[in-house]
Amino acid sequence: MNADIVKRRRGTLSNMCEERAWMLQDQFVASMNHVRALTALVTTFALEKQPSALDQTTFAAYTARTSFERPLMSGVAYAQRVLHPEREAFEKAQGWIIKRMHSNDVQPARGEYAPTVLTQETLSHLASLDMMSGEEDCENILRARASGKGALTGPFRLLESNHLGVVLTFTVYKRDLSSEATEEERIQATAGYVGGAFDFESLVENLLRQLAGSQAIIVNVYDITNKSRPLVMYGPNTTDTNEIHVSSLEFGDPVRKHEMRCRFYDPP
Ligand code: WA2
Repeated sequence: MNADIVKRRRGTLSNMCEERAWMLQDQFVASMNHVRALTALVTTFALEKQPSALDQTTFAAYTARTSFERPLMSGVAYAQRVLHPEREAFEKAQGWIIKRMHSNDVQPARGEYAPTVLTQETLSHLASLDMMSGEEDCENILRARASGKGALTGPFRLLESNHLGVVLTFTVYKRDLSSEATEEERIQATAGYVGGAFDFESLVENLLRQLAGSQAIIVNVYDITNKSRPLVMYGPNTTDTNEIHVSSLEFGDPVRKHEMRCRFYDPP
């Protein structure tokens, strides 16, 4: 190919990739900020009211009406922190028992639990499940509450849909903490966790498909937290050797690194 054409192709690929990375990041961060705002909803209407003014019906209505603010998420939920000595009274008050993820069996005794008590309708399958019984969810909960910041998991297959995605967790604290609060103080003050799932397999697919020229290029999103072992979050596993353009992505959890890689699709 002549050098001019190669250069122009490269420029087109770069523009298309940067546009996609920018759109994805923008919608991702907007969704994340809205989940952060939901922690204030729980604090104000569940924790600071006696009795709570936030029941399942109210939470379901509010999260459905605001779902347009979280375009890349399949839903949100609130899981309450329950210590083992409180378990029996908690289960009696709720009228159900704490169950394990995956098996749906009774959760055996643990030091503490994170049963889902409020869900957006789309995540109703999480109700009464101990989110600490899932490896990715549990790690995310521990990291979110020690830091006071939003935490993201690596990519994994989500419950029920089995779509590839990542989970976001924010902690709800019983009292306002200063930015200098220690990890121990944060853990002590933890009331529960607001979070949900970014469904990359279907919602990111929807977003990218709408853009002009989407048939011409192949887009991948990787979790590159471990540089020597990039994890596919989105897009096909291919082995072609076409030139790649890499666009950086900033999803708002400093512990996780992501990037987008784009290349032209050559029909076979
Ligand atoms: N949300 C949706 N699908 C999932 C999932 C999840 N976690 N875990 C596995 N599949 C309520 O951290 C608290 C959401 C977890 C928040």
